[in-house]
Parts: sequence; structure tokens; C-alpha cells
Amino acid sequence: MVIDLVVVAFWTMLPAYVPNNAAVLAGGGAPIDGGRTWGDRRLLGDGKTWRGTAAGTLAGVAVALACNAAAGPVSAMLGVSLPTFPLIAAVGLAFGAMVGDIGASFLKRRSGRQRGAAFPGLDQLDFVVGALVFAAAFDLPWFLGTFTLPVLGAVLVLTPILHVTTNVAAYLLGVKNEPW
Ligand code: CTP
Ligand code: K
Ligand code: MG
Repeated sequence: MVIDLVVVAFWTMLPAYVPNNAAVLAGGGAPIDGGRTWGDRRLLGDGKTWRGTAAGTLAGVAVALACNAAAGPVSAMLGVSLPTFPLIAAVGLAFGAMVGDIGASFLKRRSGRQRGAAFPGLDQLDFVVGALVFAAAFDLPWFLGTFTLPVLGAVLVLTPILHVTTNVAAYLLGVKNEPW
């Protein structure tokens, strides 16, 4: 069933979805690039901070641990088989999501985009690519067993939709400066 697939994809990516939103709430303080520039442009910009990155990663791992505790009952309730997250896989998903977003900022600055500028496509998938690559690198057996092709496909369709809706919501709530 398509709905089961969407539920599994959403659950499996939760530790990667939470970090960026947590970083928005917790961000601030020293930028990772320390203000450094390459040519006349910043390396990453003031929007990528140590505090946001650490808080985002911790939040994603915390969500994974909560999911582990809830996986049994929630699976039974919904009648689907939801995965649990080994700690190393959780760290891979959460930290990878942050790294993907940071990598996108690097590309944005290189291409002349100011902090906060939109980069359609990249904005919606940077953290997914980062999360998947790091999860695979940190725990390949778990990754291969969890991200089957149908789940992967559902993730790639679901994520941009969720990203757009959560960011518009965060913008309307006044917690995010731009609706992307
Ligand atoms: N944030 C942070 N550290 C991160 C990611 C995000 O502190 N690693 C915080 C920053 O306060 C940032 C906000 O979350 O301004 C929104 O994140 P994002 O939209 O990714 O950053 P932008 O400010 O839009 O910067 P960029 O153009 O580089 O994406
Ligand atoms: K971003
Ligand atoms: Mg932004």
C-alpha cells in the first residue's frame, strides 16, 4: 500500500527531518566558517553556526532514540513494520542532514547567492542526500536493509513536499526569515 510506504519513509527519515528545523530554533552564535571568505564571498555565511549544527544533530539523534522506544507499539497500531535506529545510523542521518545543508550553503555562496537566497531543488534535497550518504557510510548493513528501493523512492517524493510545507509554516509562524 502506498500509504504504508509513505509512513515508513516518513518514520525512517524523521531523524534527518528534525535537525534543520531544530537548527532554525537553536541557531545563532559563531559561524562555522569564522567569517572567512574565498575571493569576495563568504565560505558558508552567518546562517551556518556551530550551535545550530550541534543542536540539530542532537535533536535528530534524540528523535531517533524516541522512535526506537515507540517503534513496537506504533508499528502494531498502524499495522506496518517500522525500523529502529542503531545509534551510529541515527548519528549518520542527523549529522548527515546538517552536512548536506552546509554543503548547499557552500554552493550557494560560490554561485553568488546571499545568505537566505533560494536555490530551488538544492534547498529541498541537500539534507536528504547528506543524510543518506552519511547513514550508508556509518552503517551500511542497516542502510541497505532499511532503504529499499520503494522506501528510497517514497523519500525522494515525500521530502520536497514536506520541506516546502514545513518551511512555509515556519515562515508564517515567524520563526523563519524566508518561506524556503
Ligand atoms: N542554522 C544554524 N546552523 C546550521 C543551519 C541553520 O545556525 N547549521 C540556523 C541559522 O540561524 C539560519 C537558520 O537556521 O539562518 C535557517 O537555516 P537555513 O535556511 O539553512 O540558512 P540561511 O540563513 O537561509 O542561510 P543559507 O543561505 O546559507 O542557507
Ligand atoms: K538550507
Ligand atoms: Mg534559508
